[in-house]
Amino acid sequence: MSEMYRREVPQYGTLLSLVAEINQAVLDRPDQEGLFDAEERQRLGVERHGAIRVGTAAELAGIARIFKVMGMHPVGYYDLSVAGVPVHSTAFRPIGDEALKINPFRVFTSLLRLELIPDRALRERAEAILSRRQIFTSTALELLTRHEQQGGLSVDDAEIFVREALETFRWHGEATVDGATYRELHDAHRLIADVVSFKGPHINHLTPRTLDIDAAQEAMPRCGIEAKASIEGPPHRRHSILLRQTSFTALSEPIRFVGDIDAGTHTARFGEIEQRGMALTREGRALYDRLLDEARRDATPGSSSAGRLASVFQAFPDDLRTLRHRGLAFFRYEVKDAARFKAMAESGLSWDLEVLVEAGAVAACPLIYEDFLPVSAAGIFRSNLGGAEPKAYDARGAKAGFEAALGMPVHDEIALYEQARDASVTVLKRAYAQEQYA
Ligand code: OOG
Ligand code: NI
Repeated sequence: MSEMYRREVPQYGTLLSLVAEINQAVLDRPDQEGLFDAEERQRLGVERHGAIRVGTAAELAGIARIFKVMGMHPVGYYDLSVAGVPVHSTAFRPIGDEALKINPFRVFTSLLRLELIPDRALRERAEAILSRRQIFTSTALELLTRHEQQGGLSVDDAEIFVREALETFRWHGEATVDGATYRELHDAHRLIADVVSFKGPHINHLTPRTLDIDAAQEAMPRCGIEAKASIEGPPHRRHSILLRQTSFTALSEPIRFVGDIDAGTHTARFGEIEQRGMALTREGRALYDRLLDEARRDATPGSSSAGRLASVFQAFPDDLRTLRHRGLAFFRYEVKDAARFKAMAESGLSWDLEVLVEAGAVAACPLIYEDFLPVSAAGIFRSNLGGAEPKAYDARGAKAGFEAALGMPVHDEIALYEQARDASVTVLKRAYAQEQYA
């Protein structure tokens, strides 16, 4: 998919080189501590996320089956209607520690909420157009069924499956509608035209992970890439939390309409960079949401939003010890000094994780946030749909409806971090009881 996207959107290749260069410079800094162990470094180069938008419940359910073969499961529910984008979303990603290590790729997947189009005739037309398309190849569907029936695929079939599944995400320069229909859909919401007018859910961006998004944001214009005005998410910190993102504006691409001689243009595909920090607990996330809200509420024209964000976020502790002691961020626990760990276990001292950490026998390593942020996602959508601040839809999140369309519940992302933390503690505790080191 990465190779395909690089061919389709050459600027993506430029972005990848830029990010690789910045990451190397960061890794070469003498003060690199904590967050990036050898494993994290190793997966940096492969780590990216992508995004697609589907039109119907059946398409979403099909996508869920395809990704399941790839070991990717729906995690989290994101309601973007409150931000004026008529979709709700989940992210397909690996869920276990081991799977995440092998490949942390995820796909942010949005389902269009046609019920939010007020114009009933247009809504019905969009539904009719969508009902006629098949976004999967027949071979992909055949192999999908084989996988589900046999519980796996042969190496040869797996190769064919990957090749066929890729077709679903390809860009098509030919719209499936005429120019007039495209414009009507576009006028209802640009996103609706993007989802409804084409043969399938083209991948609309792929996002490499950078270790220094401020440097990347600054370097983008120098490489001829037009960056979005500000970075989404928390401000720059010593210990980054959650997710910071920036993007370059969507390409204007030529398209041909059904039956029309005149060609048109469509803007949908863009580039994005992200910097990932620590996963936050429910308490940490509540604090993040409250501070973000405060920064947005206090927005006064003229004061730079970055400065405001930074000052409001002073209330968010920025040292690992406080983050851990106040239960704001997630950590995984590992033996740091095996001899000391063993000596403490043998001394008959009863199990106390805090004592082991303080004694330097056990290390607390921050868990990386593997998910997305709804406010940031809305900002990314907006900057790439162009135009003014859209009005919010008068809609509520519809998680149950989304899960019904998906054909399964979404995983709770916080619960996954809790499991990862607890599993690491369980391993240590067992080793301690057996007076061994893990
Ligand atoms: C998805 C936008 C959200 C992110 O990284 O938050 C997103 C889209 O434009 O389809 O990709
Ligand atoms: Ni993205």
